[in-house]
Amino acid sequence: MGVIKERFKEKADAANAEIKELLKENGNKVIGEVTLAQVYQGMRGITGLVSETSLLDSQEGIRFRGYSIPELQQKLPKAKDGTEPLPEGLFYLMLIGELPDDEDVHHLTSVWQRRSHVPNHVFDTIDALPVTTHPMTMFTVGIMALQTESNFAKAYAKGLSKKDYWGIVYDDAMDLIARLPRIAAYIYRRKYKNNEHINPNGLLDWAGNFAHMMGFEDETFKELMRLYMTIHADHEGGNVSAHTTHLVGSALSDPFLSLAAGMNGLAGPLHGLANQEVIKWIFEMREELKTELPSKEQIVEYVKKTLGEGKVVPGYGHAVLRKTDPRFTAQMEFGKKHMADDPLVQTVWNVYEAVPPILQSLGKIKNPWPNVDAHSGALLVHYGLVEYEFYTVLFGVSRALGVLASLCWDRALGFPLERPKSVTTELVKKWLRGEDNIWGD
Ligand code: CMX
Repeated sequence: MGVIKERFKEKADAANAEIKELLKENGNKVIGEVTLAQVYQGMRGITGLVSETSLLDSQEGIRFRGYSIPELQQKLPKAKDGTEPLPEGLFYLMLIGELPDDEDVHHLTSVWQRRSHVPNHVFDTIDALPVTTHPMTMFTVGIMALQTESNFAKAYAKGLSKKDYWGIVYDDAMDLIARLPRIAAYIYRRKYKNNEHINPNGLLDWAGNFAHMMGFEDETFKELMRLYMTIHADHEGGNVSAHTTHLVGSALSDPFLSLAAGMNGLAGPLHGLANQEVIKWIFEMREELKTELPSKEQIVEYVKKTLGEGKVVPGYGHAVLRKTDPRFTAQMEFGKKHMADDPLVQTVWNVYEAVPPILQSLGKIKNPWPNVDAHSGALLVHYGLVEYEFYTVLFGVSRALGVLASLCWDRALGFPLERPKSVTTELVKKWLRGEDNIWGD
């Protein structure tokens, strides 16, 4: 057994014993009340999941195993001569619950390099799709094609004891993470770079190699990819991509099937696809106003027009956060350090000044502040990654780190099939008339 797998097993065994004890003493404690409105409104605010890898605070933003993004930027190992955290380190932290040292991170880099072979039929399957297919569709189809390699599916078909699920899910998760950058880079080069592909560089870290395979050799772009892959990785358990991966995994669908399902959720415009929508919206604004750098007054008018057409302002608002997303701030700092004069990046900052007061004035929007997607595209465009339909694939490669670390924990903790209760409005009306006792009061 590999050293990281062994450490994970130790941590999971200890957590299992602790949770068993915790539930023995406290399993019947009531943790909150649920209103009828919450049931109809996307279950917002209902605590119904355990996800060990990260926790979202509405005011403070995300913490990964207790560490904020600025803390991670300080404490996680870096590439040689780099200043941004290596995503390998974040994965280790999410999985093991402790900060890694340089050796742990190098070990993960080499394990992922070793496991990164993608069989040809995956590329052939992607090639069978029209080149006009959206990159997120190609990505999930690629993951599905790779499902032929699932150790879990094969072992389960032969007969697998419950106590061994965790180890095989762990192996599948590691294989998947190792291979996703190759699949994503293949999609990028096929769709946008004349089908001319670039071989992996075995000397590079996971995110640096991903940048290389997409065709970006600028060292600062590689740093951006390390930061990008770190900050997009996880956002606790209830968001659509994390929750879907967890839910599908609870049916013992293997990690390939579970991740593909989660990625289909990420492809929605209210979730991960918002990163492409933001840059599309800014490009359209620039075109309509015939300027590279619209004034704040022009932006205000354009935002009002967007809202007047019944559309959302992409990149703004959040189901949980009630403050500027620290992932937005981390990207803004990267922009200030490396490209402060870029008019597109400046436009993102001007939009940041213009939008919140307008959204606030509408009175119904709970969070008028920018989320992670409001900034990411402008940084990518700066380096020439202008094909915005591809952006959600980048988000997906990163998000796999969090949702797959969580899936390992789900199986290690023996979480059962997820099956919440649903009701009909007919039944709700009966309950309101006192004719039914659905909630047992
Ligand atoms: N622009 C316009 N209207 C918005 C808005 C925005 N950016 N954000 C919220 N609203 C509207 C909602 O559509 C809703 O309107 P109705 O009552 O008419 O249906 C109302 O304000 C209340 O919504 P909310 O409770 O504040 O927000 P939700 O939790 O329902 O939705 C989110 C959260 C992210 C879907 C929403 O803010 C949104 O659509 N934002 C734009 C898309 C986006 O940036 N998504 C990315 C999120 C981060 C990620 O997952 O990647």
